[in-house]
Amino acid sequence: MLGRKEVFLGKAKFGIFGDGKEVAQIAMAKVFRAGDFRSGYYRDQTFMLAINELTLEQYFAQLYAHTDVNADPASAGRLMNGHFATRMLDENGELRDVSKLKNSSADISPTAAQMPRLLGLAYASKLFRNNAELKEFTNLSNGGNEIAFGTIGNASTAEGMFFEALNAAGVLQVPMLTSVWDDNYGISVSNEYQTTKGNIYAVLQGFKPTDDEKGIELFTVRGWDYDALCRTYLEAEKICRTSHVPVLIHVDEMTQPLGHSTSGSQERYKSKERLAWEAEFDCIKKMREWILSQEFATPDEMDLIEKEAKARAKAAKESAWKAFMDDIQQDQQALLSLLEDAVAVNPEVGDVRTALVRTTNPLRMDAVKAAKTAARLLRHSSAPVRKEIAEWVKRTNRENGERFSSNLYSESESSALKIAEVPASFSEKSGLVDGREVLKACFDAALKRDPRVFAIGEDVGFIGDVNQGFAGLQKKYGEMRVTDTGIRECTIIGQGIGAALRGLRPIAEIQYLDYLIYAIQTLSDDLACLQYRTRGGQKAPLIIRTRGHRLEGVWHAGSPIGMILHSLRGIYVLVPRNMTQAAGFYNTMLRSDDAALIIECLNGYRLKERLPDNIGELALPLGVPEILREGSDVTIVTYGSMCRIVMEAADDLQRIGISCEVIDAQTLLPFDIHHMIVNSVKKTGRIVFADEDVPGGASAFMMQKVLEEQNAYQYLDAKPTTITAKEHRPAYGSDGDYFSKPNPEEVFESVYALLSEADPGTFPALY
Ligand SMILES: Cc1ncc(C[n+]2csc(CCOP(=O)(O)OP(=O)(O)O)c2C)c(N)n1
Ligand SMILES: [Mg+2]
Repeated sequence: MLGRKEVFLGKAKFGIFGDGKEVAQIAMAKVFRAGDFRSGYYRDQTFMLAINELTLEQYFAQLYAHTDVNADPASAGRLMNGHFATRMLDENGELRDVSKLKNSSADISPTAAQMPRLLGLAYASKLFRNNAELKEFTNLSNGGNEIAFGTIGNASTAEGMFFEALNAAGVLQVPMLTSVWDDNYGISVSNEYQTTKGNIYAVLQGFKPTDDEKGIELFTVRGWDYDALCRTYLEAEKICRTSHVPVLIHVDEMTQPLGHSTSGSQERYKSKERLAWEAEFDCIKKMREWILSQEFATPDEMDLIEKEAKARAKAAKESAWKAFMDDIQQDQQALLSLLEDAVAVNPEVGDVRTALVRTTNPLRMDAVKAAKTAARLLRHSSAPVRKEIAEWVKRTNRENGERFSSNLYSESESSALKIAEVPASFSEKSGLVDGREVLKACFDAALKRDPRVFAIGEDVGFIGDVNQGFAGLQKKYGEMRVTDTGIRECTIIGQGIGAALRGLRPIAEIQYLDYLIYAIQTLSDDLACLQYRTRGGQKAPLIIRTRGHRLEGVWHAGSPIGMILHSLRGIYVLVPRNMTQAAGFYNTMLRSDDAALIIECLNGYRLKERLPDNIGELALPLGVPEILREGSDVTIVTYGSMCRIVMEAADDLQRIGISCEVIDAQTLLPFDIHHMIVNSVKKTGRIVFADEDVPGGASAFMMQKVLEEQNAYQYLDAKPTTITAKEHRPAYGSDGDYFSKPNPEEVFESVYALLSEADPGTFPALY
């Protein structure tokens, strides 16, 4: 109620609260132990308070969006209120002793999106329990005895990923204890519209184990019955922790006395009868009745407890608000005094200052706006105060950049950008092998080197993936290290995220790049923003392995790189042209604590490559393109499978006297961090970007990087050009491929046209 008021007073933007769901959370907190993990949603304030991983002050600090990480340890003001997270990393970005902490992974808003990660948190326990080599990592796990606790709203169980995660947990038999908080509604829509039979417990019956079949243990209990809740959680915990069996508790008859959030009123959609029932069955009211009936306290004692609790909450709210405002005030006071000095230079600054002084609860942006307005008014002045205001703007810009935009990627010593290069070394004994053999040698070395490394994916285990990169490695390292999964891309990624959060080093495979779309939501909403949304409080150094660009036909030849680049900032995107480069990137990423997507060339597994002698050590730096061919007339930037097409065209162009400089970008996020490409453009004066994405996709991304960020526009003698696939999916068959994707003739003609424009005498129009 207090929080809601803050929103209506304009002190906070939006509020969503856990009222009506308190009592079950207390029961859950009683069985949650050090080393356990939570993956839940925005109703869990009582639980977080009960396990002592949230204070009332922190709760309000997040409501106000206090950017001090000490005030809001979950997110430093980045997440909406009710989005909980514990700090699993220390100030250097290293994982703390999580086996001794009560851990909550960082909440996100999309309904049910906590489920894939929950599966992974539980799966890690299975690995810690079953892989003897992991026993030494006592900071990560206590022999795999940890439970992953999930919470989810009733309506959110209608999402596909809820069922996908549950099914996977049943298959994998992992210690995942999911609680469904059922208040009969999802905002305004009741269970009749959400769930078959209007009841998730009824729907899930088929998951129940039988005498000879494993499954998911199911419980149902009423959300206002404290005694029954405690008994249920004790029993559920015991089964889950000791037998490693997934368990689901359907907590029914919950209420939502404040309505869904601050942006709507429940009277619009709940009947009078329902509202009366909710008032009657409010779990706190019921718990009080139970305490009194058991004579654990007298009514007077209960009144006193309630009064004290309210007073405590109010005091916490006030101190959190004061801390929030004080923090902001420091900058504002400095600015106000500068503005005062500036009035003598331009009296109009006085109005700006007065407006700022009169702003109720001024935020950082109010001061910045005032300073910028003043800077404009003072633009002709040579008074020192003008410079001082400019300095104030620059300093606060920098600090606000840090406050609101830091930690998208790892900033620790293990950042992928800091991993030193180890070039591939070759000798006479380095044989020529199929590309897949290069990868296999790399994965073999990785699995041997580090017991925390494991690989999962469709067909990855027994046959060693559809292209045999892991062939024979399950046999060598066991089923726990190289593992088949069901066809469930979204939770393959979630399984990786959860395990990576717990300090393991998963390689999660998506069989074909086209099917990454199933996991894009989880990658984008969960993994890509993990470090950002916790301001460096959590990390999940997951490697996503996939293959794409070009093979045959729709859904096996996709290269939707623009989609990836635009949805996955926070994950490095590496696009090696062959398997040796890919191996270099795997090794780099396995040493780093960043997440990365590595896209292998689907048509490269059977091409011959020399196997480096140091396959286990070689490491490629990120953001460093490679010049595949030097030239003087035109720069062609490309990556992945297109490297070979472009090189073929460059050979043809050379034959008629056009010299191409071909550059393999190698990584798209990050892209050419040392601005190597602009140097090439200085030399050639012409640039072409070639890839297999749609027009305006990743080629446009590269163009922006080079022309705008690297300022290459000023060296151009011809219009910048892109060569891309068509807008549609690639058609089937060799002709389908030829006419859908860029081919050597197209590259030849695009480059020829640029030269023809400059020198039609030497290069007359072809047609
Ligand atoms: C993918 C997605 N769709 C829609 C929303 C908007 N939304 C937020 S909460 C909510 C209802 C969730 O209901 P339920 O799961 O029963 O949880 P409750 O809020 O009732 O505890 C909706 C539709 C969202 N956050 N994410
Ligand atoms: Mg609900």
